[in-house]
Amino acid sequence: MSAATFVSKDELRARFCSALSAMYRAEVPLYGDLIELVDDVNAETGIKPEDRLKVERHGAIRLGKPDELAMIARLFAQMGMEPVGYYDLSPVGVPVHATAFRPTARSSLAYNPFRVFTSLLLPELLEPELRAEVEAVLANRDIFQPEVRTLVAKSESDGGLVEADAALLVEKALDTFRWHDTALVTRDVYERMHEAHALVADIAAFKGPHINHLTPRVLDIDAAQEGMSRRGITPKTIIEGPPRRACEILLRQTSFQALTEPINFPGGGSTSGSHRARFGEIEQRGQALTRKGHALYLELMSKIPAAVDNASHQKALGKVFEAFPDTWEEIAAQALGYFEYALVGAAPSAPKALAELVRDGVVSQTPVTYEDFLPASAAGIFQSNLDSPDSPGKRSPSPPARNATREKFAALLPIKLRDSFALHEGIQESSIRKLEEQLGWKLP
Ligand code: OOG
Ligand code: NI
Repeated sequence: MSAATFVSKDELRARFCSALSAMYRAEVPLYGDLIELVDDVNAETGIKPEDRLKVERHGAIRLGKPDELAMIARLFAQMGMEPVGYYDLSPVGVPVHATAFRPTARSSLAYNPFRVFTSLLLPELLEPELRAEVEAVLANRDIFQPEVRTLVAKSESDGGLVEADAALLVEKALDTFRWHDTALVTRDVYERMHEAHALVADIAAFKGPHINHLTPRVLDIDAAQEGMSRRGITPKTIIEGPPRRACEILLRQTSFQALTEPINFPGGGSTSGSHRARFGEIEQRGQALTRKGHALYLELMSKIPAAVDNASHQKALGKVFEAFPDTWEEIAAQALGYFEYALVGAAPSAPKALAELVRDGVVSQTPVTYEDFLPASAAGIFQSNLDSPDSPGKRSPSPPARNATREKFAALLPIKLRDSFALHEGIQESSIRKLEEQLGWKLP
């Protein structure tokens, strides 16, 4: 079979993303309302929308056991997505650790940027009795259709899939992400899981890891946050991440609160109940920061008091972030963010500093977009969708101890876990190498 007859991995990802989006809109009509709002906000900004603006940027699933993570990694690899970054949510009371499967090549991100924030339950944080129960339920479930395993193996050995197989893989893989309104466990077991942590019930009480949100890109997240309430969509209290700035950095996110949905339980007794898991989110991305820039970001975030409402939270952020330079020139001078450089004018024959070339208009300097996630923001998104809506003050109890590590997580993956800084830095580095080639001399 020649590669030319295979559907490309990028195309497979694009088709999967589009199928998932259609399924989720049908399952969660409020998500369709959010998309309409995003379209309106994006149109109002007057910024010329790129072709790919309408494509969802990310989704999220929560897995129960290492086998599921290994298989999902193999499935996503066939769609051109690799695990990037490690997020340990356990220190903030969310009993999971996570990675994001995403395209890494520039051309692949441009073709279709879809990524999946994928968490894995940390059963070692549960009481021994419940842990045994949870693990027994998980051991007995298979979240993949048999065709998914066959087609992934085929794609791995042949190097791709032909049209008919690709279509079948998209169809069968979609099933893993579907909502199940009947729990896998009795009400009694569900309640015990839920009592330990709402996330435990969400992960272990169902047949599969329903997609819990999808996230389009919005060009003005502040306008979208306000727009939600006006359209009867209940937003989470605050926009996560850095404040609005002239030079946007990292990632800002907000979501609508997870819906309370009816579910059924198998077995006798009272068989109907409700479950909160599914929501809709929006994101706005800015520049990827260097380790130094990221450390400054974390330091400033640590000075922000617990948020009461979004307006005062954004005000507090704005004040504290006055300490983070807000011109590209200064961000570059202090090496806080990554940039991509390109020769756009006549190259001088004698070596000159990069900053000078940029100032002279000989070289363009474009911020590299941050393609990953933020642990504290992710925790905020998790938490806002786990508390029961009628008792917003009630937080799920914190797990007793830390047990998660990047190494343990990476060892469960059949594919190398990649580093977010290294990937963003690589874009800057390769642009500089190319620039030096064109200049014919090394930058001093
Ligand atoms: C994942 C929450 C994290 C994000 O955008 O930071 C996330 C989840 O709720 O399963 O998606
Ligand atoms: Ni998300």
